[in-house]
Amino acid sequence: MLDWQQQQTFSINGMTITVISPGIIRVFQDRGYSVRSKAIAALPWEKTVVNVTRGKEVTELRTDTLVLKLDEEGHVDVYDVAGNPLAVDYRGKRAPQGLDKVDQEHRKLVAGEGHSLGAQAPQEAAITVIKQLTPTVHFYGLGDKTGYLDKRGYAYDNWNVDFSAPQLEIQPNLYKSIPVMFSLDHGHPVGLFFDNPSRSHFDFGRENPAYYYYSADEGNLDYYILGGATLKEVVANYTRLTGYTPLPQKWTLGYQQSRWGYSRSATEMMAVADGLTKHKIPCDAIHLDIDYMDGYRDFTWDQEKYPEGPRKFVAAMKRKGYRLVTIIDAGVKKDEQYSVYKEGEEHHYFIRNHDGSPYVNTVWPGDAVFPDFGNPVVRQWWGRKQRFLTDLGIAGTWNDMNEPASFNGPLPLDLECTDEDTTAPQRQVHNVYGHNMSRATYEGIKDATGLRPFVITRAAYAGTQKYSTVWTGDNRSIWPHLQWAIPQLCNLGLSGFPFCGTDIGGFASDTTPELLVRWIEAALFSPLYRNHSELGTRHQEPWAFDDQTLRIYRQYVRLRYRFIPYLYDLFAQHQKTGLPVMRPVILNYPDDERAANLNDEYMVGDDLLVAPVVVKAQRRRLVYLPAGEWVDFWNNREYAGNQDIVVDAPLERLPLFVRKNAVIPWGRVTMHVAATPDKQMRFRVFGNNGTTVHYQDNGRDFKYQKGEYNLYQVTVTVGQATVKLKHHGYAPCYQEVAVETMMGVQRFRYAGQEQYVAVKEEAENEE
Ligand code: MIG
Repeated sequence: MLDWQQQQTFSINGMTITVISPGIIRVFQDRGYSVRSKAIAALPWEKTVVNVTRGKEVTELRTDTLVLKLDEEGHVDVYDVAGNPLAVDYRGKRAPQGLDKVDQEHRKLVAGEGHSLGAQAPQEAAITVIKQLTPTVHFYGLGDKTGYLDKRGYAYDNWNVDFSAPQLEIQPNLYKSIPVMFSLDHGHPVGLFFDNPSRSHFDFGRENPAYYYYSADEGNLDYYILGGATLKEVVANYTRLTGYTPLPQKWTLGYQQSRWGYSRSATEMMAVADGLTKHKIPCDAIHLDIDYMDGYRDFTWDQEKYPEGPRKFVAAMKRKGYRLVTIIDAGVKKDEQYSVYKEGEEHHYFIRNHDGSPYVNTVWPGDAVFPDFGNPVVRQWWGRKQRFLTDLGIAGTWNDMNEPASFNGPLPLDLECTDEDTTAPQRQVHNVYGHNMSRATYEGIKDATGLRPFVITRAAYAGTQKYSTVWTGDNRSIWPHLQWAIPQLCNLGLSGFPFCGTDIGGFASDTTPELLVRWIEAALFSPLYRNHSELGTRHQEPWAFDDQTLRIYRQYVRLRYRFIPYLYDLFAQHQKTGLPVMRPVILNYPDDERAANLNDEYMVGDDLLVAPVVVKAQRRRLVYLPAGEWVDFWNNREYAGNQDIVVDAPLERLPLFVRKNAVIPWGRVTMHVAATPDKQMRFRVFGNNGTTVHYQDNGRDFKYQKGEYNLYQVTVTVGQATVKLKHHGYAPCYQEVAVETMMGVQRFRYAGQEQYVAVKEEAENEE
């Protein structure tokens, strides 16, 4: 620790308080556990002026963003600089209210009938942080927990599980553990990030409306207080701490088609590709689920199902224009003839029983062992294994079953695992298993290809966004799961994961044409835009139903390609702002109570407001427009904000509004995201005065980090457009730019340096 960092570190009442920056303060108390953070790669230290006032009973620490009051009983009370309470310790003890106490005997009786009694955190946990709950506070974050946007009144567990029963709003835990929460009280925001991967619990007033609390089974007391003037600043501080999602390859924002079962033969895969081509559905990747493997062995390929071998198959798909993404499961088949098992066993790369033998459970391949991903050497080994896929030309790795899932009961809690340079029982590192697997995968692919890795993972911990995209796991083809897609993805976005998606159409159960259509509409701006379904369910390719379904589906996938440059701009901005792409309205309008628990609308960046129909048979809906002025995307009709409007939403209509005067880059509709640099770009202006900065690079590798990118400034003043290059680092800049205002199209030609000059208007021919 440097001198000045030392000066920002205070020892108070047995706790270490570290001021990382004005808006990030760490509260730490050693309880004898390892302190190697998985979430934080490097602390975002900033030289900070800290005013310390040591009073008789209370010590006060003050930065220009946060005020902490610490008393001798160990309370940590957090205020903003104006004196608004943000997170004040509750002075009483936990006292469950109205929750039924059930003895063991009755518990068994109820369980015998198949009912479970839900999450009951132990009354006495090793770590408890308990705060006063005011009637007006809202809670967000926690990743993709089920249920509604505002978590108030609910309780959740952080313990990664494979959960295949229908997810309900009362389900306390799913595949990911992202122990960050944001609270907002009358617009005053704060975040608390508990960097402890042990099993933990959040209760937002479910147990007692007087308090909310966090508790953990074990680990150190280790949390970060995140401050900021706005919810955006608080979220930005969280991302600064746990890391940004690196720019994805541009094609990953295209449509993707998947289904468990496609990969059981080369013929079936080809048929999917041909279906997409024939029905003119733009698509950038087709996914191969577990059936392509030889007996579910990772990094193998079934030669019988693919008689010409994987290399020719991948090449043939590439000629058709389709990239391939392959699934990799966490469980490695226990098979003495299988090289991955043999190598791993020889080098002790698998999680061990106490006698040192590899621990065996059952997953798809039968008996399986589990790579010890907490070991950096195992991560490197696993990373090198990615070359089997990248050498074949596979474009991405989809990591599944990495909670880890196991069919023969859960992994024993005390199995011996590696935690970097020490060991830890499984229970202490369980929640970072998927995180470490993703990290290994990311680093391996980056090494092998030099390209921006495309990794998808089901299990994750805080900070996994640095390595991987996530999806919300096994949802169902039911309307509630379409409804929850919005709050789930919005909360994931706030929790540091801008690149996320749901299985479009629903994974389990049979979809219906109406549900599928509403899902492809609602998910239009979901960064990961993938249709995926379960083996044995009704097919849900866009052409699996009637003409109308196909036509509407195609219309929206094509529209998606129009918005890819806008989405890509938001990913580029995320590198600096830490803000998500798809976001809850409350993030942009934190003072608007109407937005606080708005579950059926979302925003994309600051400019688009999406109000999908997520209710069966609904053909009109109420749309809440926040402050400002809004333009209906479909007919340019203008509305004042701060009001509810009723809009028609026949099956083919996604209610979509654009912030007045927004300037939106408007991409080309192509069957696949172009591999060659775009020579032209069009901007649509929803008003007559507006400006935007648009980002361009090669969409593939890391050269942008060395300045190989372009920034275009497009400005419209009283209907007159100007275009210039603000930064020119990527040689092939656009040769032609068109700016379309509501009054007409103005065209520009690149004139060298940073200049674009207007060319005479001609009759408009949209490509
Ligand atoms: O338990 O590989 O969530 O997307 O299709 C099933 C088969 C295992 C679970 C994943 C799902 C995938 C499926 N997998």
